[in-house]
Amino acid sequence: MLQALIFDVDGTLADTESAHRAAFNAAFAEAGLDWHWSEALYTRLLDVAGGKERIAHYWRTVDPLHAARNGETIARIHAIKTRFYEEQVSGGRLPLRPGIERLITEAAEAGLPIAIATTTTPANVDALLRAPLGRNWRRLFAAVCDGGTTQRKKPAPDVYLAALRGLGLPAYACIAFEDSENGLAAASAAGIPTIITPTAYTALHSFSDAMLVLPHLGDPAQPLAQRIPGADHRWVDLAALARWHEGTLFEAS
Ligand code: XBP
Ligand code: MG
Repeated sequence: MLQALIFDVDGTLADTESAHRAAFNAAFAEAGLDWHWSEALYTRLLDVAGGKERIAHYWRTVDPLHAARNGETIARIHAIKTRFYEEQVSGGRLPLRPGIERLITEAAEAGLPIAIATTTTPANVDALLRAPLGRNWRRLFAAVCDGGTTQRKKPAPDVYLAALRGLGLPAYACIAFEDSENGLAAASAAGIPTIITPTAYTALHSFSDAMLVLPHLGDPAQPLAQRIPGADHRWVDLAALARWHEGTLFEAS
């Protein structure tokens, strides 16, 4: 029986990576670096989870000689980037993706626990969710596991294993929601059936291990273009999730 939902943040709760990319570029300019991450370059750099890790990876490719001893500089650039990102998304300027707010409400009304498992910086989650879900948004989640929770980032399963510990549930009792190949790899490695809603940045990723891949989760006001087998509506609700989850358990047994 389905006992909890676990949500990724960037790309899943909201389509945030354009805001992240703009924040990185603004931070590079403020730090006096002549770096600029285009959409095409950033799409490739997203293979590296974690903003600091992404900067370090890029620096090693463009300036291997000086990149080695710049942990402090990277942390300083990333702190500037986080400030720019918070400015961009706070106050509800970046909407949640279709179906997210509705599913969070449905889960709360049904007493179904939900959790967050993200690679991103804790401050980013608060900046994104404070307006749409209220300043006490953390109370809606049985566990919030973020970039500060575990050392290893996705595709390692660590942050999902932390969420399962926070929920006190086995992996097979949950469904994870992700947008990327790294995220699917992390949730799958933790043993969690996963539904994927890609964004433009992850549209070309491979999702062969996913339970289901959908353009988004849909809403009555923004239904999916196609009917989904097993769903009563053209949007994903708890009844459909429970049916699909039973189907997965049947395959697994
Ligand atoms: C996506 C990430 C994050 C963001 C940038 O996280 O990999 O690194 O791209 O945020 P998610 P930071 O697991 O939510 O998809 O700069 O704070 O890392
Ligand atoms: Mg993501």
